[in-house]
Amino acid sequence: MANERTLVLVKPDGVRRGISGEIVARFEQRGFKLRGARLLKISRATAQKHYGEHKERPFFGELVDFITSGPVLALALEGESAIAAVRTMMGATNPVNAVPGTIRGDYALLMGENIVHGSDSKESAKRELALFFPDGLV
Ligand code: DAT
Ligand code: MG
Repeated sequence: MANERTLVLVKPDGVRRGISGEIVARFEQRGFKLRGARLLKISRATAQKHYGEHKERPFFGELVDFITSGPVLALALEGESAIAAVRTMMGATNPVNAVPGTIRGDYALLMGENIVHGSDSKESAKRELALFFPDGLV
């Protein structure tokens, strides 16, 4: 068990639908501390870096188009086992399989519009936090 920091993105579909506040509220209610928050439009270069692990996948182009299609809300969250706990709260990548009570299970149905991103490991969290919060966290 360890105190960790992780990156969450409320993706363009979540911001467009006006549910970013509800998503922040869920994480705050769970006990995570907000250490950073930024509303931004991601550049294609940043999107390609962020999703670098998927660059050979057939859906990479669509992924970059989608994540750059409108503003995202980037959050730095801190708390006990934050990386795994946030992933559990997000639910399965394919929302069809996401359990009700999870964010994707409550708000999403399509893989290409699955509302949230969360870092999947310590290494990803470190890399992604530096990408979205280059000036550091509060
Ligand atoms: P996650 O977002 O749960 O970490 P991931 O890192 O494997 O999932 O994939 C990143 C995003 O790419 C995911 O949120 C939705 C999209 N994606 C993943 N697998 C896909 C597939 N087979 N077809 C289309 N989009 C996919
Ligand atoms: Mg991922």
